[in-house]
Amino acid sequence: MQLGIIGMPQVGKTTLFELLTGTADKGSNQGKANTAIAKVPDERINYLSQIFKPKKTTYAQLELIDIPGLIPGAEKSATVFLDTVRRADALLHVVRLFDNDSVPYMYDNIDPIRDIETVAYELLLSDLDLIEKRIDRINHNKKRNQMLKELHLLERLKDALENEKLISSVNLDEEEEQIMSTYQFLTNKPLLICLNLNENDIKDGIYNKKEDINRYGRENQIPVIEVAASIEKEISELEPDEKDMFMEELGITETGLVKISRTMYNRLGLISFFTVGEDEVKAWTIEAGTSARKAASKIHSDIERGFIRAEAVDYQTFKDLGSMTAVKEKGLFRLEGKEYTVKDGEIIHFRFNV
Ligand SMILES: Nc1nc2c(ncn2[C@@H]2O[C@H](COP(=O)(O)OP(=O)(O)O)[C@@H](O)[C@H]2O)c(=O)[nH]1
Ligand SMILES: [Mg+2]
Repeated sequence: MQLGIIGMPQVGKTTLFELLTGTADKGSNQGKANTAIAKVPDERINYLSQIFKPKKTTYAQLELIDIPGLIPGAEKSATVFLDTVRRADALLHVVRLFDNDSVPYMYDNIDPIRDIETVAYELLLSDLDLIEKRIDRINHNKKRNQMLKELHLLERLKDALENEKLISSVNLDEEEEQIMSTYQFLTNKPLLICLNLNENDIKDGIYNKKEDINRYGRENQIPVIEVAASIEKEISELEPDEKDMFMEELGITETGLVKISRTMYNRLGLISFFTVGEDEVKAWTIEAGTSARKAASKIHSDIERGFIRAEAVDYQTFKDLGSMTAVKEKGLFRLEGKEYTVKDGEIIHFRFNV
């Protein structure tokens, strides 16, 4: 799963990228994209690891791409930007709210709505361009009459874009969803807005155009997250006890990484299940609604192929009882078949045959 960090230059993208991935300063990434892995924080994995004391503890992973800033109208910058955006599964738009004279900006003032719309507009133009070419090609195709459904869909999407609506906000029927899966529209990618605030604005929650931003988020179904990237990055480099003290003082109740990963899992409909044992405690990421057999295939295709049963217990039940022995004694390690829908937080053991 790749999350692309996008935004204007000098908004804190690289600062946030380094904070989330724990990578050191690699200097400027002018003109090229950097990638690194973030571990998805999960209290449940911390707890399970304490109980099983495994040789290895593995958190879910999120690959982050630090995409060079967008300079509107600059052809070359837009090409690198759009090509990298195309690779990402989801996008995190970092928006500058911090106001600091020592950090130059391309505009004279801080205006989050202007920035949100500028970036959205660039993605939108790219989609519009693709759609117009495709419509033109279909209209010149001898089999045009067999492609009417697609043509109508594209016309509808074009209409939306021309009214500055993102493709993600267009309602589609099943057949249309099917057609859409053959395209990779940029404004159809799940988008999160990440406001990079002044360090003192995190606590009181008061900042420029907050109402407007929230309305924009609601109307376009885009989640909005607040962080203070540079101060949080400074804090992350401190000793653990100092860390907690400063976080509390600043009113940061959750780290940026916790907020961003949770919001992204929700937005993308992702859940986690766990496998446990002496060797490894591990979190696996799947889409909500995934069957036990499909979940097994995440681990190994042999387990999927030789699937017999899944043994499952939900996290809370396990925690209440405190051990696998207690769970089994109470008969709460349920046996489930291959069509069983895996739930968030289940501890699963797959029985299989090779
Ligand atoms: N005051 C303040 N400065 C920040 C914040 N985030 C980033 N900066 C500074 O803004 C400058 C640009 O940050 P950078 O992360 O490189 O921005 P990018 O161009 O979007 O990747 C750097 O000097 C950062 O230290 C923040 O939350 N508050
Ligand atoms: Mg940068």
